[in-house]
Amino acid sequence: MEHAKLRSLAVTAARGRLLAMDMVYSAASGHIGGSLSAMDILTTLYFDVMRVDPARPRDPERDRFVLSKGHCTPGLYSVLAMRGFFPVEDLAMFRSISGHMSGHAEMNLVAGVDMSTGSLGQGVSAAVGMALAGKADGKDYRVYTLLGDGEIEEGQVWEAAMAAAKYKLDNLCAIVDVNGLQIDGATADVMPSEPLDKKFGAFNWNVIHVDGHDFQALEEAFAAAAACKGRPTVLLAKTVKGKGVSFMEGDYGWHGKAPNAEQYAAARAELLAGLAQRLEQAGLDASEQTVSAMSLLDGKGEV
Ligand SMILES: Cc1ncc(C[n+]2csc(CCOP(=O)(O)OP(=O)(O)O)c2C)c(N)n1
Ligand SMILES: [Mg+2]
Repeated sequence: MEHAKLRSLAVTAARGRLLAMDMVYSAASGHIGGSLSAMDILTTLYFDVMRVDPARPRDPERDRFVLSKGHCTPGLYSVLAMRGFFPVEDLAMFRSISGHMSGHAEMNLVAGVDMSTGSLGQGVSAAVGMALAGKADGKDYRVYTLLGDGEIEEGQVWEAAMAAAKYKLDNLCAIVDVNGLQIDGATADVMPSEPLDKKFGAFNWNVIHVDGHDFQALEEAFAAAAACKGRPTVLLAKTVKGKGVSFMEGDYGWHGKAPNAEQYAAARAELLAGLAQRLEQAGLDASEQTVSAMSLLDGKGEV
């Protein structure tokens, strides 16, 4: 990957983390941990890998994305807004009763969302259907779906995995956000799912291990998935839940909880510093004014 592209993805993901935090704080609810762990994956998909046009969100030729772990809308909506599907300011309506930025992914309300999700285990089945339809229609679009490592404890995921292999859906790429945590503890304690590579391998999938916070490695893994013929691919992306905010990292307590004012201030300071550093590395203006203008809320938590 070119140096400039790498730097630009890093800036985008850093801003996405800040926006996701602002959304959850302003709504006083939402799923921050899994949004932060998935941010680099979502950024790579929408800014590097997927064939999408924000001006034509329903283009039949577009690549599709299904957020099977549908609770991580602070992550997905931030990336869709930055990509230009709707104004960044709309994110301030997250989870508001009068707004359209629903807490779980909603295809009828939010531009760029390809499938409504939230009931874990179901999105991947929809993605299998989309990939099968693409084959039947002779289209060359690809279908991506992001699952959580807690989500794959749902039996329906494995029915979908079986069907994808049967129909040789090489136009389907699943990504598992392997952050090791789900809603109330470590996946290893709640319902151990490892070894994931052997499980997906036994279901006749092409399996790729990747660092879910390494843009270069992610780009290469997505390219390898596209090059694999005759079977679907799964990327087992190793991530850190809460990535980017030190006191949230690796703590399942931040799965679906909003920070209080003090915690928000600390998180915001870390995320602003991270964004400034990445802007600087990209040779861009990293002044305090520019950096805070890239967030949704001001220092007092107001829009
Ligand atoms: C069918 C179903 N059961 C339970 C839930 C409640 N729930 C929401 S998120 C979650 C944990 C998901 O963990 P994981 O898939 O690892 O997500 P991540 O760590 O990426 O946030 C649970 C149990 C749900 N949304 N759907
Ligand atoms: Mg998880």
